[in-house]
Amino acid sequence: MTGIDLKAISVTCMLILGLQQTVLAQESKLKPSFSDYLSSLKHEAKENGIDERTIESSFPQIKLFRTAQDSNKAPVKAATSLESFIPEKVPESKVSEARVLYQQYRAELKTIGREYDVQPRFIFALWGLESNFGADVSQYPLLSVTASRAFDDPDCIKCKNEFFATLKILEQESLQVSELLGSSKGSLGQTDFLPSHYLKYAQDGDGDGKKELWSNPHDVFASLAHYLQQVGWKGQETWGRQVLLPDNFDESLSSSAISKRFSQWTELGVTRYNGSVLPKRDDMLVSLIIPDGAKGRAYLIYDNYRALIKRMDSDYHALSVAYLSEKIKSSEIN
Ligand SMILES: [Ca+2]
Repeated sequence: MTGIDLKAISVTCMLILGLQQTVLAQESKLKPSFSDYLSSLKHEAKENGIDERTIESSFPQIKLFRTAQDSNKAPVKAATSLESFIPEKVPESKVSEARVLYQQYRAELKTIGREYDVQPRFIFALWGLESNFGADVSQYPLLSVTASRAFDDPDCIKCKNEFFATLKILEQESLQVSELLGSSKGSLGQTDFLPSHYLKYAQDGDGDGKKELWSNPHDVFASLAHYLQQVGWKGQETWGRQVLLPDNFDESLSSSAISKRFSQWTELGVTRYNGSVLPKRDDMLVSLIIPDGAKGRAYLIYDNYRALIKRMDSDYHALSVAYLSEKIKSSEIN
């Protein structure tokens, strides 16, 4: 390499470094410090109806929180198909544990199930997937997490509202800042509710005046049941069923936006998973989904599945809850 080449490279590097420094300087000018940001949040908290005493006692305890991955929230994208995801998410050991614990909580689940019109096995399966039956509850300082998430994304109005919701929980439940713990994603307790969902759906299941979603299974069951009830759960229906498709099935019919009666799916060659004819009832409109394409598993989904997916965000997670609920149901029958 010649001396001229080296000089040209050196000049280019200096230009790039100079540009980076300029950009960084502009960014630091635009973005306030965390403590300045908290000062502005204080004013907004007051405008959002948070009590002055809550603000003055909690704000000094808020620290900038850097995100860490929660071990119990494996990303869906790591899985290649439902064939591998479901056994990984709900292994036989989890099914066995679920069956033992379900018997332990059966009486409470039945009472709560009747109250909210949600079958107990779905409340229980949701608990199993959200927090591994209460064993996996993250312990990050929730007020710092939600404040930091709002700081990191100033355009995220929802993030800021979750911070205000966290302050409201603190106030409403008379908690200390150190007691209000959650995940690095800003959700909390064995229900994995966002703070705004806590305010909307949390219930006092055992009637002791507190909604302890971190430690009290009765409160957790009632809150999950209340959530499902509020998003449209139908206590007399199930979630859906796995089905078989005929060869050359028209994949364009697989969409949660397309609903047909069982008789119409039967005419298209769809059968129960065991090959027998679909239910005869014609009072329901159901959709067909094939999350892994026509060669993968196929499901007819009912309205309760639509309620479930609002909570679980992905077919993989919703189908894992459905799978565990089926395993609990089969143990109830046996
Ligand atoms: Ca309670």
